[in-house]
Amino acid sequence: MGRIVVEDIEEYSQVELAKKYPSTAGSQQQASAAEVDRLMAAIERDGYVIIENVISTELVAEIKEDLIPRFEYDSGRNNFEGFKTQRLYAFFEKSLVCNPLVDHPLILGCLDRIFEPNYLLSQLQAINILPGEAQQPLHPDDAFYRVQRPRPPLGAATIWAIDDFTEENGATVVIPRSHLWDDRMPSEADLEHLTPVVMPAGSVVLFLGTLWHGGGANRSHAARLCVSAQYCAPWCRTQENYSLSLSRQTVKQCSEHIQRMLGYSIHAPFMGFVDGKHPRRLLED
Ligand SMILES: O=C(O)CCC(=O)C(=O)O
Repeated sequence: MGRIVVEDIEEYSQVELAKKYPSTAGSQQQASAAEVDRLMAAIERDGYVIIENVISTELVAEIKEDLIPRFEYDSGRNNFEGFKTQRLYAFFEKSLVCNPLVDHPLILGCLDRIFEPNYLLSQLQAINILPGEAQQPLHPDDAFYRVQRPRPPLGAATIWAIDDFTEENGATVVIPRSHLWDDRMPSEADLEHLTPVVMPAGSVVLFLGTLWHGGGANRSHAARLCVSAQYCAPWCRTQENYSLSLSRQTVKQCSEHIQRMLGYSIHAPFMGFVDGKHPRRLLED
């Protein structure tokens, strides 16, 4: 009689069964391990880390020039999107200019430590906070995964400053160390610790999905543009449904790291298969 239980539950849940398509997780250009150690120490302590001047001023200018004409609306649909905030979704179908941010080796180096292999891109959006915008309601990004806190993060986010982020123009605000909280809401005393993420254009803040934060109020006379990529654990549902919003033609133009994060990968042993096979087969000509 054949075996009627799996031999080893750990092995069953951790070993990918794919043969033709070995996992590409962690195969990006490697960031310095010492630098990733330093960033992770800050993230574990505070829930976030600011990394200054990561991308060139040329790329910053290229992104800004590409994105600004693409915004269709001057207002979001609620106070969370922001009544004076412009947002761009389904990003890759519109522009690939931000791809070097999405799979930046320093960011993936940290995400490789935060999540299991083959974590996913949950969403990518551009956010342009216009003058007069109020502060966004504070929230932890992964609150919609209703698993009791305190717990490890199920999501993580980057916010790339395309304009300088200042206290006046709507720099993201965070409550340091709130990633360690249980399911409680911020108190008045916590709000006194609200910290603006002030950073020059070309910098990025990386934070855990459990950290309380929000877009800042824009009290300046100019808009504040950022690009925000959110990632999630490989078994979580992504916010944007990339299988539906992106054509295969578009996905083929992305790096294999972005393809993996768009769902052309599996979570061991076989989550994410297509017709019983590895989803990367769909990108074959
Ligand atoms: O624009 C920002 O600074 C943060 C936006 C944000 O947290 C969100 O929209 O979820």
